Amino acid sequence: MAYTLPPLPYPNNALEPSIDATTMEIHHDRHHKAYVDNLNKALEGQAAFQNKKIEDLLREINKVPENIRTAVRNNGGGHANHSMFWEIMTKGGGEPTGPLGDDIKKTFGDFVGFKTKLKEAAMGRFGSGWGWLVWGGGKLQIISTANQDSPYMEQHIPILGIDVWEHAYYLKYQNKRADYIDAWWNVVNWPAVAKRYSEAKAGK
Ligand code: MN3
Repeated sequence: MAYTLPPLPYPNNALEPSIDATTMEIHHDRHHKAYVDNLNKALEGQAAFQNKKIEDLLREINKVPENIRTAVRNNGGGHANHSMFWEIMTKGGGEPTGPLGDDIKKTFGDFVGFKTKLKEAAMGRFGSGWGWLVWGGGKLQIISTANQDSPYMEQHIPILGIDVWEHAYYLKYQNKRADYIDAWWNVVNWPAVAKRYSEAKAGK
């Protein structure tokens, strides 16, 4: 079965003013759609890989035939990264509570320290990529990846990720990536992130 583009779980304008409706529309309907289409194209005739959960396909990226591996890496990563990205945003903000809030404080000192570290990771990524909070090696970690590389490729589970490709922010913020990151905290869906965290810890 082919991979499919999940619908945005809210209208294009739901994250205004932090993320404008036009950016959301182009980002989902064109960029994410292209990753899905190109992933399916790369996997044509590859029955062993077409029916895997996207997370498993990425965990086992090194088993994908070499002649299509780069296409699967870029487009499969793009599909997984964006599917998570839509899900962890809403008209939200605030701070995480419960076990996630506690463990963020335990690991990074406090919530402000966590945000500062994630911003550093996302700002320090030269060119296109992502900043992440992941569950890996039995602990929370902040990392960044290049292009559409996914934490699953490093056997980490992404809990939260911010897209810092220019297509994610350029219409509204132009070259001001830092302003976009600051505004992005207003649209984090902490209950959704907390759910991902509890599932990751439970090994689901
Ligand atoms: Mn993107």
